[in-house]
Amino acid sequence: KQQKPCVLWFTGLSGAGKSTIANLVDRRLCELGRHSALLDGDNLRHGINQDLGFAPEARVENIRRVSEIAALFVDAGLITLVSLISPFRADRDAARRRFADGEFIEVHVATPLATCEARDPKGLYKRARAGELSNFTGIDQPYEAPDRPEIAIDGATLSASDAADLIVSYLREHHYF
Ligand code: GGZ
Repeated sequence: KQQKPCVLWFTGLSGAGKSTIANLVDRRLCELGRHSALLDGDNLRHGINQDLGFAPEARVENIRRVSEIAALFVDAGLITLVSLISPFRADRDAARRRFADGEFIEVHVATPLATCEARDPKGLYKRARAGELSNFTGIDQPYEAPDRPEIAIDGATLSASDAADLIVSYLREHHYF
């Protein structure tokens, strides 16, 4: 077989670089002739998940739905990239249990809050600090970092391109393709 389907589950703060890195990995896999698909939390929240907010219960449902969609993609044979803040350990562990051993690869994009807040590409941190947004991860809702992610990316020092290389190397070394 040309590839072993799996989920690359990117978790980290808003502005950590999850989607940027996931997009690069998606593109590299395509260039290598592999079949992948990207599920991005922010995009899904405009469509299938537009009924969901950011309270903890809504995040639980968001992550549940996305893991079910990811499972369909894995069944279809794709290397599936998921980019979701997924701040709660219990929710990520529930997503992991949805998959077979070795199918779920947790990628922690570990960028310090101060760095994310300084980037603030959409001005969301500024609004959260001003009290205009509530339940904002890292500000008035916690982010529970993974204890043992399969891959940890230092998002403050590693470029997105180097991070993507590292992830593609992981997939190759672990015989996903
Ligand atoms: C966190 C928020 C919030 C609050 C809006 N908290 O970085 P972005 O802007 O482009 O992507 C973030 C996205 C988070 O959605 P997820 O589906 O990834 O979250 S979770 O997995 O926790 O369900 C962010 C934006 O939505 N955003 N309000 N209050 N992020």
